[in-house]
Amino acid sequence: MYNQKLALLVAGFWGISMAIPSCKPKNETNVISSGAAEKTYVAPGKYDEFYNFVSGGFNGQVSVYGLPSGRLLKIVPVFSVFPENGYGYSEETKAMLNTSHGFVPWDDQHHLELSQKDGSPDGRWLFANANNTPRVARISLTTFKTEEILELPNSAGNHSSPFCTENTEYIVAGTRFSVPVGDNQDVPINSYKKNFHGTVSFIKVDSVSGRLSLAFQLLLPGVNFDLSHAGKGASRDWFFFSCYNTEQAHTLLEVNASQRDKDFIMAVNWRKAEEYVRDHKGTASKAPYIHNIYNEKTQTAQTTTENQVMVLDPAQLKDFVYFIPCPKSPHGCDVDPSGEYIVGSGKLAALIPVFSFTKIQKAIGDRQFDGEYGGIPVIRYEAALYGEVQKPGLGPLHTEFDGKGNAYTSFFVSSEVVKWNIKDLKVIDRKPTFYSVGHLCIPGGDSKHPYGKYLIAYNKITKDRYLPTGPELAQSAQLYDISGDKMEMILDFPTVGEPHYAQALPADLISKNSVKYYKIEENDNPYSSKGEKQAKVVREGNKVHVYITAIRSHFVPDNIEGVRVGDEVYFHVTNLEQDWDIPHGFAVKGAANAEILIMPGETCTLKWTPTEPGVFPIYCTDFCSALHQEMQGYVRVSKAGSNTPLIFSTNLADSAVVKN
Ligand code: RUQ
Ligand code: CUA
Repeated sequence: MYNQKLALLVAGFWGISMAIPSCKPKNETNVISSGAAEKTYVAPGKYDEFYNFVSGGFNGQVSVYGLPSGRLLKIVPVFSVFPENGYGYSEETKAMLNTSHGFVPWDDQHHLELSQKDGSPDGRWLFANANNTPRVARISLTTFKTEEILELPNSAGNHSSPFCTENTEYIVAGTRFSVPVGDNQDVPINSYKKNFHGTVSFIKVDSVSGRLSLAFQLLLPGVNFDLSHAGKGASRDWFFFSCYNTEQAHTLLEVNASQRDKDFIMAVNWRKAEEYVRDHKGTASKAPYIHNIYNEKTQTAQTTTENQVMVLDPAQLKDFVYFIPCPKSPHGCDVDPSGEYIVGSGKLAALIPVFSFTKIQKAIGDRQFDGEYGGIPVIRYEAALYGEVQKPGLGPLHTEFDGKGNAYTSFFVSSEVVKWNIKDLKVIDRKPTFYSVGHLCIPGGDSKHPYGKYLIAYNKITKDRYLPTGPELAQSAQLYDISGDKMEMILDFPTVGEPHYAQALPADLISKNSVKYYKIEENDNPYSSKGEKQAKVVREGNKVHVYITAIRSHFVPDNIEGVRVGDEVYFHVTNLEQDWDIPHGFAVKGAANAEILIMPGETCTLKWTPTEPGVFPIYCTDFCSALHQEMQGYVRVSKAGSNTPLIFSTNLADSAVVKN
């Protein structure tokens, strides 16, 4: 069944008969060597060598693994609500998921990029894209919390994102779906060629705070921008984007966007674009977009609305955007560690073109163009080409680098990873993946200084690799040792959601900076209680604010009366612990909400709207001490309009009565 599916795919891709042999990798039982277990074994109590940050795809989150063990360490919620810790449910974090469309509790998270200094990951931030409702996020690697989410106007399907420049000056975002841009967007779909545009956005990253701001956008022909990577070294001022659907089809793209022999890699000189912006050569485009920032001090996210973006039109402002023909609907767009070689992976191509930055510059200087596309010069293919990797495999997608002169490309259709030499373009080794690999990751593998050692393949189809779990099977990652000439598969591990791109870096770049707890005296949440004496219950009309503290193993207060049906109750829970790894949780029976999980020194707020009279338990959800099961209390709810007095206490001695 699986073989048939692949053969069909291959036949479709290549327009050839079904007689093509199956592409299921052979000798699958023999690919693991006897020493594999030792290479991935991390003894109990020992740490992994690398952090591996893996995109969650349609689960909207980022997961963190240790390598080489493949142990799952954490899931960091980014674009989707996360009931496990209350992200997107607590009053403090709801605003993180605001967009110009309102509250959007889910997204499709594809690509990650670590912030860089001098072209190497510096361990400060991790950037993430959202594919569905176009956004980018910044995650702090000291707290592993999402600190900022910026929406992108004039965009749809933000896929070629969030890749960054050599010193994290910018991260980028490009439209996968071209859309109508401008005042009137209510246009017939078949007016695509006339009304639809692509854009790519350059988002400035503040070098100290990491704060994001939308610096400028390029207004581009209506094609599908797919992936991107920044130049490095000599090419550091340039950014490269792959695009497909230069046919500008708006229906049955499977066929209609596969007509042309070549689509494009777009080269953008972002330094030059900066100059145009400085010289006021852009036009201000009105478009609302939302910016959400989590304030560490108040521990609260805030939303602001922006209204305008600076747009540059490369058809008017010449000499900073060029198209380079690239065979067959390119997907991956990867730049080698030297910055000289740009690899385009045509999903339907039988070869991999490698472009030379030096030749591209010369071609631009000599004006070796093949006309224009949408007013943008198209460089002659041969003038930009360094060479082609011949017969590498079927369906190339993505390429990573080991820093030793080798490239590794994933092949979706032939289900393999292929190692080839960047200089002579000769294939050195190929190994099967199980099955249908998408992205690859080598620690530092898209930076100037890859760490090499391991390669991880993130596969689309698991099929028979694990115990069955009903119709939906786990997604899968596979770890290869690439320290020798030949790749060696040493581990399979299941992943969360559907992994796409991933990043990895040496653990000590992050672990030494990890925050252990928040200092209670620095807690500026307006609803915090910095000690049990500050705990209280306050009624404001139909809003009841419960300032409640948690410390092993009780809440203050833990008996509350005087709440009425029709009230909105806000439990502002402050965790008074000042020690590492002592969160407390909080939940109330019947709340149409999640739990909240409060870190030491932090305050989180859970909103509850009781719908009937009664006595409702509250309790700590995190097994925090031997007497965790004792960490509980009650809230009495009376009927609407009742005059049950508002009182609260713990162990009565601390009781107080507060007037309504
Ligand atoms: S895309 S394979 Cu976003 Cu290649 Cu995932
Ligand atoms: Cu606090 Cu369990």
